[in-house]
Amino acid sequence: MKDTILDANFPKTADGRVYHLGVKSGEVANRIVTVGSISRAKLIATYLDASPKPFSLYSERGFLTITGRYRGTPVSVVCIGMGGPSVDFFIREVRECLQGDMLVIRFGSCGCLTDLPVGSLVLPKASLAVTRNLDFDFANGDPWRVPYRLSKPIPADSDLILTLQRALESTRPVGASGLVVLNTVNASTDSFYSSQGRQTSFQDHNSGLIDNLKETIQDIATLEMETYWIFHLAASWRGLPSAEPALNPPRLSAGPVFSSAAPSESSHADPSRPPPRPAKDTVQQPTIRAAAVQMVFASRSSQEFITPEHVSLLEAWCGQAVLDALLAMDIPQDRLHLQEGSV
Ligand code: R1P
Ligand code: URA
Repeated sequence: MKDTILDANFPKTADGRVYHLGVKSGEVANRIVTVGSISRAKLIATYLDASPKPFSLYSERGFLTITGRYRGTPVSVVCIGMGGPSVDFFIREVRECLQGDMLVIRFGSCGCLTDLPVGSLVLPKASLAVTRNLDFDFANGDPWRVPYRLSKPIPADSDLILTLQRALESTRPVGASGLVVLNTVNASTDSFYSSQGRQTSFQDHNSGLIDNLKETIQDIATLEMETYWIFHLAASWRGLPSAEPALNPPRLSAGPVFSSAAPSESSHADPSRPPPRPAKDTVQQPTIRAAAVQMVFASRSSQEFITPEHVSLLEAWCGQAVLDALLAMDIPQDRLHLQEGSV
C-alpha cells in the first residue's frame, strides 16, 4: 500500500480509490460481469470495443477490473478470485464507486449433483449458502450440533435470467449441443472441499452432506462458491444514503423497489420529532440486480471432469452471451452512472 487512506470506516485514497479493488468512480460501469479467473476475464475483454481502449486495473490485492464499451455501451469485467469474502469486497467496493443501478452476472464454474452432463450451462433461479458450523466439534464428533448449516435460498433476478437464456440461445455456436438449464437451485459453499461433500484427509463429517442437500432442497443442482453471496448482498443493499443527490433529474416511480413499512407520519404529528424525510418510495431507489450462469465442470454423480477444450468452447460462447444479456437489459438514463475519465 503506497497511498494514504482517509477513512477507517470505508477506506479510500484521497482521490476516491477503494482499498482492495483500487478503482474509483468513473472506472466501473453499471453493467458488470464477474468471474473468478484472470484468463476468463481477459477472454471476455476481447469482445469489448477496441476504441476507446478499455481501462484495466489489476489491484495489489489481486482484483482485476476491465472497463470498456461493448457495442458502444459501458461494461465492466471484474475478476474477483474465489469465495464469499472476495464477493463481499467486490460488491461493496464497486457499489461505492457507482451511482444508479448495478447489474451483475456471475459467470463461473460449478459442480453438479444431478445427472446433467459436464458442459451444461445452468442459470439457477435461486441460491442458498452451505457453511461449516464452527461450533461443531470436528475433531471428536458432536452429537449436539449439525456440522453444516443451510441458509434460506435467495432468488436470482428473473428478468436477467430470461435475458441471459435468450442471449445464450442466440449466440449458440453451430454444432454446440450443450444444455441451457433453468429452474434449478444452487448452493454456494465456504469450501470447495468440506462443504461440497468431498472426502479428504480432514475430519469434515460431511459424508451425508450431499444426500442431505438433495433431500432437503427442492431442485438443488449445482455447487459453487460465490453466487449466494452476490444474491444476498444484492437483496440486502439498502440503497443510496438519503443525503446523496439523485442522478440527473429524480424520477417518480410507480412503486418502491425496497418498500418502506413506515407508518403514516400525519397521524403521529409530534412537534418534538424531526420533520419527516421525503418518503423513500416517491423516488425509485437504485437497485442491485444479479443472476448467474454456471458451467458444469464436475459431475458429482459420474465423477467426470470437463476437458480444457470444452472449457474454451463454453467460455467463448458464454463470454459473448453475458455481454449481450447485460446490453439487452434496460437501465433508464437517470439511473446510469455517466462514464468519465479514462473509460
Ligand atoms: C473452485 O474451483 C472455484 O470455481 C468456481 C467456484 O465457485 C470457485 O470459485 O467458480 P469460478 O469458476 O468462477 O472460479
Ligand atoms: N467449482 C466448484 O465450486 N465446485 C466444483 O465441483 C467445480 C467447480
